[in-house]
Order: sequence, then C-alpha cells, then structure tokens
Amino acid sequence: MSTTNLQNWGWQGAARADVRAGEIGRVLREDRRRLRVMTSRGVRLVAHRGKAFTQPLALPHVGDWVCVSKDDDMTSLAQMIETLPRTSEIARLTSQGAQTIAANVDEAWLLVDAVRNVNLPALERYMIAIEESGAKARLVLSKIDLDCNWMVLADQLRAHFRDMDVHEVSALTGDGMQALSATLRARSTYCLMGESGTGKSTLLNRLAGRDIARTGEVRGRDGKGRHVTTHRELFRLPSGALFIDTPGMRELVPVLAAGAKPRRFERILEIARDCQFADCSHQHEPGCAVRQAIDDGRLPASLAESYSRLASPPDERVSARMRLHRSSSTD
Ligand SMILES: Nc1nc2c(ncn2[C@@H]2O[C@H](COP(=O)(O)OP(=O)(O)OP(=O)(O)O)[C@@H](O)[C@H]2O)c(=O)[nH]1
Ligand SMILES: [Mg+2]
Ligand SMILES: [Zn+2]
Repeated sequence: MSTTNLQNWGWQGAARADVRAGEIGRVLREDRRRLRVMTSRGVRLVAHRGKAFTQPLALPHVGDWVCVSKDDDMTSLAQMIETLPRTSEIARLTSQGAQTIAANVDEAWLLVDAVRNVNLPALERYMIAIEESGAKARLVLSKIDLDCNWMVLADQLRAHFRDMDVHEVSALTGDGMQALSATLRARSTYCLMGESGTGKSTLLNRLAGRDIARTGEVRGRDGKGRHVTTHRELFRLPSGALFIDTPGMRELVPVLAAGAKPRRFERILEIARDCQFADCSHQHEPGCAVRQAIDDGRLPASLAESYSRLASPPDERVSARMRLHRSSSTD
C-alpha cells in the first residue's frame, strides 16, 4: 500500500500518540454530503458527522486536520472522530451565523480584477476577515494583460493598503508570475479569495502548470464572474505549496466578537488618542488628530472612511459564537 507523507500536506505536529482508534488526515474538499480527507494511507471519503463525533461547534472544513476512523477497507465511508485545533480560521458571517471558509491557512491572497472598478469597502471587509483569521494577507491585481489602466488601480491599492504586498499579474501572459511564485514555500497553505471571475482558479492552474481547477468565462455585459468554482478544495502544487481555491464571494462580512476592534484599525485608534474629544467622530470636531494625520499624509483617507463605516458595527455583524479553536494551538 502506498503511503503519504502528511508533512507534505502541511502537518507540523509530532506523531500524536493520543489518537483514539483513528487516523489523522487533512480535509481536501468539502461537499454538502462528504469530505475528502488525505490520510497517510491515501484519500478517504468521510461522513461529516457520525456517532463518534461530539463537536457540533467544530465541524470540519477544508484545510482542517481531523481524526477519522481507521478502517481496513479504504473504500468504506470513514467516520469523523475529532477536528484538531486550528492555527488559523478564515470565517464570514452569514444569515445562518458564522461560517468557516478555510482552516489552517498561512497566507490568503485577495484577488482584485484589474478590469473592474475597485470596491474599497468590500476589499476592506475581505482584508479584515483575513487579518482576523491569523493568516498573512497578500493582494494580487489580476488580468493586467487586458487593456486598462491597471497602474492607477495598483497605486490606489498601495495607497490604501499601505503595509501590504501588492502583486500585479497576468495568468494569461505570465507577467508578474515569477515574482509571485518566488514567494511560495513548500508545505505552506495558501487560500485564494475574491469575487467571482477575478481569476482565482486560472491563477491556480498557472501556478500548477496544468489545469487542476475549472475556470469559466465572465459575463460580457458587466465583466462579472459566473460562480464557476462551487466548492472549496485544497490542492498540492508541484512546488510543494498547498492551495485552497474558493468560490467567489461578492460580500464577505467578517466575524468580530462583540466590541472587538479589527487589527486593521489599530493605527487609527492609536492616533485618535490624541483627539481633543474622547468621543470624537473624526468628522468635524476641532482638534481631531485623525483628520490631521490624513492631511499630513500619515493616514490614508480611504482607511479612515472604512473605519467610520465599520467602527460601530450593527448587531448582525457581531457574533458571540464561541471560537472553540482560536485560542488553542496545534501540538
Ligand atoms: N485576460 C485575462 N483573463 C483572465 C486572467 N485570469 C483569468 N482570466 C479569465 O477570467 C475568467 C474567470 O476566471 P476564473 O479563474 O474562472 O475566475 P474565478 O475567480 O476562479 O471565478 P469563480 O470560480 O467563479 O469564483 C476566465 O474567462 C479566465 O480566462 C488573466 O490573467 N488575463
Ligand atoms: Mg474559480
Ligand atoms: Zn478625531
């Protein structure tokens, strides 16, 4: 029987002695009915829930390390036993509550389509979700081969997301791809995010050197995507890097604990301590340090705008969900 080195799938822990009658694996793909899990003996199909599974708040998602039943018959449906603690978790808030998009991601790439208008508030929400997840963020401006003024867009992104790497690429011509590929590390997990049609799956195929994910045309009318990717899936590239492709999401509402301030706004909060009024709204009050910092060019105006939009989140943005896995670490 062939064996798989789980370290090639990102496993960093020592061999666990405490696995109860099961085996460790990583969730490669989640569908509504089944999980595909890579174990050291190969891929197994796993039922989402089973009698042995007692963690209703920690349902497994793509990227998760799980413990599943170890059956002699590899073709039988395995049962979930346990979802192991996560090192990071990208989540969003839906009408049904918090939803995990991907687990144990080292770096998330947010794709921005060079031919579409940049929607900074939407990108900001994506970025908050990534930064709060514990993963590193990277911005990728895609489709720079198309006739457009992408350099203006790139400048706009750099002005707003100052501390962030912005890569300009074309998956079609390969422009910028070498610099992006050079950042990849084997056994690290990357997650592709962004609206439908921004070219996530195309970029993945280019990095893989062959078509591993399905891609599709955008609509002629408005250049929007057609939601070609319908499930989340983790792939291993020849370089050894691990990539999670996700279906494009138009809206992503970050999951924030009640009263929590996203890390993105730490700098504003720091500057705001020097405002004359403690409850300064940074709109029209005299002695406002935030407006002063914008005028001085120390703070991007667009960031301050995002802040005032998100500073007092409406109730539905606030989730009191127990973040079961956040504080614990993988062993
Ligand atoms: N010209 C050009 N077209 C691209 C590039 N990258 C992607 N496209 C096209 O954009 C369209 C959408 O690409 P996909 O890779 O399917 O987009 P996606 O982000 O995976 O979309 P969803 O799976 O729906 O979220 C396809 O027609 C691609 O050929 C690029 O660099 N240049
Ligand atoms: Mg896709
Ligand atoms: Zn102020």
